[in-house]
Amino acid sequence: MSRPILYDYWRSSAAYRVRIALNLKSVDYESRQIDLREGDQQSADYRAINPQGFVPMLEIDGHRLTQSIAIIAYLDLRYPNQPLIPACAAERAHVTALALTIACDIHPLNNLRVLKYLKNELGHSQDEVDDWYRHWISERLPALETMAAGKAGKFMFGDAPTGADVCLVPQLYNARRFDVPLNDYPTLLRAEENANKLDAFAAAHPDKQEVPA
Ligand SMILES: N[C@@H](CCC(=O)N[C@@H](CS)C(=O)NCC(=O)O)C(=O)O
Repeated sequence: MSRPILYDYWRSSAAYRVRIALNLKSVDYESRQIDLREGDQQSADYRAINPQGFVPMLEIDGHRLTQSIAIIAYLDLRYPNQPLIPACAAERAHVTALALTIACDIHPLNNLRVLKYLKNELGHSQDEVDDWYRHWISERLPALETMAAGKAGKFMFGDAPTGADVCLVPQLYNARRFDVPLNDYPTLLRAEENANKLDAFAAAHPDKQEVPA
């Protein structure tokens, strides 16, 4: 069986999620960097294999999978070791809601193409764009903290990492890059701290990736 290929970018938080999930599942993979700053995601070659023009994309088992949450769900069924999405219906809905609060309600507003549009097409300054970035993180984290607090343990849900932590850690990495205050979120910070102690999370960190020249 051929080695899975992750179309990746060191600083992409959606790709960071998939790197964590692959590591948690102990899947050996090749990372191919698509340089988002250079616009490689828009190249004809890349769009021919991924019309969305996004990373991540995972080539695995003869499939080309896109959308980080769909990729994580695939990996969870394909590699049942270390489950990331609980089997119980109510727990599954809870963990999925935590993950989607990040992946659907925060992350898309701060995507590179959105930031570029604000700056280049709508003429906002870099300071205004940075405020936008911080705003949409700060606006959602209180709800995420409250949602998680009741059922959290060492991680966002219970005492083992789930898909919620897989989404949380990259989002908090982004928050720190933009100096978003995080002190009001003890549950999230505890989950992040425990996650980052695990090799699977540590090895997926942007600083551990190949950076395109
Ligand atoms: N919903 C997608 C989002 C993927 C996504 O937004 N990827 C970003 C990097 S984090 C990207 O490729 N952006 C390219 C661009 O904005 O041009 C997922 O979860 O995989």
